[in-house]
Amino acid sequence: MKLLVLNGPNLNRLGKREPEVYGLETLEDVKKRCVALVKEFNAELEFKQSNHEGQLIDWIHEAEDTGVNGIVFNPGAYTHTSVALRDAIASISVPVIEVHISNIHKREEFRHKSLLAAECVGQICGLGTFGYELALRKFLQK
Ligand code: CA2
Repeated sequence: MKLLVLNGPNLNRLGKREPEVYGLETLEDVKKRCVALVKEFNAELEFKQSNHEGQLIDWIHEAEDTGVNGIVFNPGAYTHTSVALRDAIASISVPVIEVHISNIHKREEFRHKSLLAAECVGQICGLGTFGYELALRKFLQK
């Protein structure tokens, strides 16, 4: 089992500002917990972050071509704007779970809408960084 966690723009700043919204953990902390979880299941994990839409699209295509079994995707603010990322998800057969650390529905109106969710297996939001582990567990379960 080969899994991929993708993180979009500004998530490299996690733990550095706005702890009341996103918590105190850094993305490196989240990565460590995800790696430990996936290891328990003897599965493989790649954990990536990019601030660039095109890079995220390339990684999504690559996942299909390299036999990835599932993608956990926090698309950051591209969630609310990117038709190109929606099309990229639609263009692969690898299942994608959308994850948000914050509850996007409790926040500004412009964050309520996800352009990507309809192309994903499901969406987890508002459970903090635990959402990443929950999404991975969904793929890891038999
Ligand atoms: O709640 C989430 O996980 C989000 O995907 C995070 C995005 C936001 O644009 C989405 O609406 C919801 C923001 C990424 C992180 O931005 C930071 C801002 C300040 C300090 C640290 C990170």
